Amino acid sequence: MLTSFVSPSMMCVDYRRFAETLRTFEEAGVELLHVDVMDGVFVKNYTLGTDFCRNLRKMTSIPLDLHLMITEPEWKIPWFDVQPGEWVSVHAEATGHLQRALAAIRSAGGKPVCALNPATPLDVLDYVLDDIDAVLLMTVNPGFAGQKLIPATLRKIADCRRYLDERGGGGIRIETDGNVSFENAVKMRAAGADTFVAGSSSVFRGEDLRSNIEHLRRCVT
Ligand code: S6P
Ligand code: MG
Repeated sequence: MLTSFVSPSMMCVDYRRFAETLRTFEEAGVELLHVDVMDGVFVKNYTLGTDFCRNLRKMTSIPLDLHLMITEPEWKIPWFDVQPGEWVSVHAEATGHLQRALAAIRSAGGKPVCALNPATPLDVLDYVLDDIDAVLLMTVNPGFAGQKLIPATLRKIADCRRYLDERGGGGIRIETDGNVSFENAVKMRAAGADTFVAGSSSVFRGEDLRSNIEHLRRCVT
């Protein structure tokens, strides 16, 4: 089983404690910072954007985990000034040019990730397995924090792990995003997930971020 990574969701941060929160994440050794980018078209919400990413990189050395919930991402990758080692996920549902988008991330120096909505079948990955380092499985419908887990997505995580392993993709990671509570994280890990987006259900629940991260780590180790 791949080692587990924690990726706190920056749309859930209390801005009054922004710098202090980043310090806590660094001290706790979180592997990634999940940045939700929404364009009001692919999902009915607006969130973080290119300026946010640029400023965040000045404040921390933790690699960004950009989750692009935007249409036609293949043309927009250069806007994000992707840095080496950063993860960038694009939604299969958001483009008719999935391979082009993933290849654009790779050539920008990032780690390409294919994101799938809860109802999207795994076979969209059939011809892009060489182009990805991870699959992001949405465990809620994208657009908002604070939603409830869609139970069928637990089965999808297990199906995805099997699908990847059977095709020589044992090193391709599975990231889960949406209602990753402490309780759900245990189930996600058991199903085969290895990278956990931590939002209002876990790391940002209550005031004590450090102990929440430690609790989440115990759930997924
Ligand atoms: C949702 C977005 C997510 C949320 C995260 C919030 O569209 O992609 O990354 O930020 O799911 O976590 P929670 O625990 O509130 O669901
Ligand atoms: Mg996300």
